[in-house]
Amino acid sequence: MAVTRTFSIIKPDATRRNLTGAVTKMLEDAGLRVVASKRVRLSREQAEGFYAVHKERPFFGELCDFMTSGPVVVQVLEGEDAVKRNRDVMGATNPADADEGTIRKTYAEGIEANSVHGSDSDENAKIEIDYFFKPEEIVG
Ligand code: RTP
Ligand code: MG
Repeated sequence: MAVTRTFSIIKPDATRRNLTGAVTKMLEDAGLRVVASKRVRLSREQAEGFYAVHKERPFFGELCDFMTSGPVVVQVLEGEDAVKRNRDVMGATNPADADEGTIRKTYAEGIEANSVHGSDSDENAKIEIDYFFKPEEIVG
């Protein structure tokens, strides 16, 4: 299996509860390596741009409110089959549907405040990484 990269966000509900380390530990324990990381406060424009694919969804406005409500930690993760590996450890979008041992089952507050984002394809991973990081900020 090839070593690839994915993009992760530790969301405001998790940073507010001081869970940056706990979430990162679960990512690392799943075989992912943090090769770039920074704590940022998303602007409205950044949040709307990042979630542009969801612009027509009824929850878009609320989602952007939530994602700008506090600091987030954006990360690039590296590992074998990183996108799938990360999605597996994140668990289902709604924590009520997430498997035991996943980040969302363990920490998420609800379907929106669900503690983490992870890219859903290699193609989107590249777009999302480029949205937040310059190549020299990523150290593999
Ligand atoms: P993500 O993009 O954050 O990794 O999550 P995902 O693929 O599991 O879920 P997606 O369908 O892409 O939705 C993006 C984020 O929008 C919020 N959401 N709220 N109120 C709702 O019904 C609802 N549905 C989704 C969640 O924060 C979700 O992660
Ligand atoms: Mg998604």
